[in-house]
This record gives sequence, C-alpha cells and structure tokens, in this order.
Amino acid sequence: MSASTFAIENVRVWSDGLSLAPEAFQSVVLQNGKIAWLGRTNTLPNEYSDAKCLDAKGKLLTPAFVDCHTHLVFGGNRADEFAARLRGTSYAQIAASGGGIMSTVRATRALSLDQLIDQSLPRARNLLAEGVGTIEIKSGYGLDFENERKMLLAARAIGRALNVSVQTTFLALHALPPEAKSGDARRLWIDSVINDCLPRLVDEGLVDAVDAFCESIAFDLAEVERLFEAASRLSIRCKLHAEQLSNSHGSALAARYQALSVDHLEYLDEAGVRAIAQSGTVATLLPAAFYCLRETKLPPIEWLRSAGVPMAVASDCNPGTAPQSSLRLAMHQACTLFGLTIEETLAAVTRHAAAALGLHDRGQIAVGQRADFALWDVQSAAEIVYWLGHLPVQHLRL
Ligand code: DI6
Ligand code: FE
Repeated sequence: MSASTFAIENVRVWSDGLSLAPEAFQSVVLQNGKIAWLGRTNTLPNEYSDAKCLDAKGKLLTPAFVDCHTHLVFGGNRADEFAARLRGTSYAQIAASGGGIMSTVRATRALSLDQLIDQSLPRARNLLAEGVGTIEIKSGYGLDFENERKMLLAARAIGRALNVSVQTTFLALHALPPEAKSGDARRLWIDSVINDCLPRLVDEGLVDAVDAFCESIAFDLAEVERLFEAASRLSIRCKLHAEQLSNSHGSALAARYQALSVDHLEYLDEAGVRAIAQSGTVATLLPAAFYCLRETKLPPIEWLRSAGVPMAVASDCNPGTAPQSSLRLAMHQACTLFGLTIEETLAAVTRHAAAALGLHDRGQIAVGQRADFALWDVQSAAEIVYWLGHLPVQHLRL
C-alpha cells in the first residue's frame, strides 16, 4: 500500500441528488490525490485497513466548493460609489462619468504585483475559510498588456500562496481604457487585445479561458465574436458576461462558440435558454450582483430548469457590483432571491461550477475524483446554505 494512502472514516457523504442528511457512516480512501474507494466504514477492504486515518465522527463531507466567477484581484475599493448609488445614481451613470470599472482600473494599475497580491489575498482567504477549494479569477482591470498580465500573475501567485486551485480567465473585453474612447481608437485597441495581448498571454500559459462583457455600455456582439474567433483558433474556451443589464443576445452567440458558461442572465430570453441548452453551456447565476444593484428583473430560473440547463452559482467578488468575498452568502442569495432549492444550490457550487470551468475531475464525491473536500459539523447540508455568516468547516486536501 502506498505511503500516500489515507482514509476518512465515519463520515456522512453528501452526494448530489441524494438525501441532504445522509445517515450511513462511510469511509473514503484517498490515494495519490484521488478518491480510490468509497463505501460503508464496516466494509473497508483489507488492503486499506492500515491506511492513516481520520475519524470524522459523523461530520458531513462535501466536495470542496468551486467559486467559478470572481474578479477578486483588484486594487482599492469603490465604497464612494456605493454611497452614490444609495443616493440614487445608477451603475450605468457612474460608469459613464469615468467611475465604475475605470476607477478600479486606475487603482489596479497603480499597484505593483506584490501590492496587488497583498490587497487581494484576504478575499481569497475568506473564500477558502468557507470550504472553497477552486477559485476562478478574472483579469479585466488592467486593460493593457502589462497590467492584465500583472493581474493574471497575481491570481496564480494567490493559488500558490494558499495552496488552492486557481483558474485564470483573461477578461479581454471588460471596458475600454480611457486612451481608446473614440471610434478608430476603439477598433485599434480591440485589434491589439485580440491580435497581440491574447496570443502573448496564452503563450505564457496564463489563460485558462477568455471572457468579455457583452452589454450596451460595454462591447457589442460583433466585437465579442472577434474575440471568440481568435480564442477558438488558439483552442481557448470562452465565457461571457451576458444579459446582465439588458438583453444583448450574447448567450446565443456564446452558445455558437460552445462557451463554457454564460454569466448573470437576468435578461435572458427563451430563445437564449434554448441556445445554451443545446450547446451544453452552464448558466452561472450571480445573485450578489443582482442584490447589490437592487436589480428587480429575475433570471429565468423556471425556463432554465425545464430546459435542463446546468446552473452554477458564484460570488462574482468584485469592487463594483459585488463586494462580497462569500460564496456561502451567494448560495443563500440564490435560494432567497432566485428561488433555487438547496439541492440545486449545492450542485451549483460543486458539479456545475466545475463544469463552468471545464473541469471534470472535481465537484463530486466519486472514485477517481480529486481528493479535495470540505468537512462540515452540521446535521444536514441545508445548514450550509441556511446559516448566514460563520460556519466552521475543515478543508481536507490531499
Ligand atoms: N459585470 C459585473 O458585474 C462586473 N463586471 C462585469 O462585467 C462588475 C465590475 C465592476 O463594476 O468593477
Ligand atoms: Fe463578473
């Protein structure tokens, strides 16, 4: 038996689609970072009987959660804009007057790589403290090669510093930099992002996926399509911020490029739902942004459900529309604001969130999956969603 064999005994294993409060005590055997065996503790095969073991004393085991949409690397904060929004200024108005994403771009550009890591680490730590084992982190506040690269390097450094799995997304078309506002400059800037920044960042191995913000205040369908074309030629998968503030039909475009996910979706229409159902694209719901913007248009949950579209939930942690470094709060919001069930919400931060990142080695407790778990001192999995705030959890990673 290999020295790296380890068993978790007397654990109640939460499993997608089964009871929220499993009764039976099970054992999970881990070998070489993967699940090698799973079953009743009293049927543990002899070959594993002298593995190093942890007695879980009946605690509940889930896969480590996956936060599949964050912008947690950024400089500064936008508390002043929060105050302005409370006085009635809209997110779009703030963006139009040079604030919004652009104020975070200025703050992010002003930091060194080390400063950026220092400011961003606590947000990642918060996620880990609530059972998250995989974090997607987007760039998008640099808006030039050096600063986008700095953001992606910071994201990777955070992964190493915290020993957590980080997936980096090049958010290539998030906002136009101030230096590229006019017609021709706009086209030239997009050219340089697609023809210069993208291949160089891909060459450096910093790009797990690309993303864009498809919206009337951001980038249009034709611009997004150029990015998706270029990414597809480099074999890089696409994601899209779509139908957040209006219906731009970005989801249907993303579906044509077999996007991993489309995210936000408050204004998604029935044709868009059909398109992503066909392409197998994950619908990522971001209730924290819905909540912080005091949006009233709900994403079409019932249509997504009946079309069988996999739904993920993520924190969207960002300084503007979701200053929230809590995935558990997003789960609670998905239930209370969007009407997801507990079961849907748990699948949304495990299996479906992993799929939204193109990862199939995590998000379930099954033989062959990565040994990356959260161990909860709760009676039922509903408690994980129910409690607001502190809930102790042990992150088990082998
Ligand atoms: N949609 C969002 O909600 C975030 N980005 C995006 O494209 C907001 C980013 C910000 O306001 O800083
Ligand atoms: Fe986002």
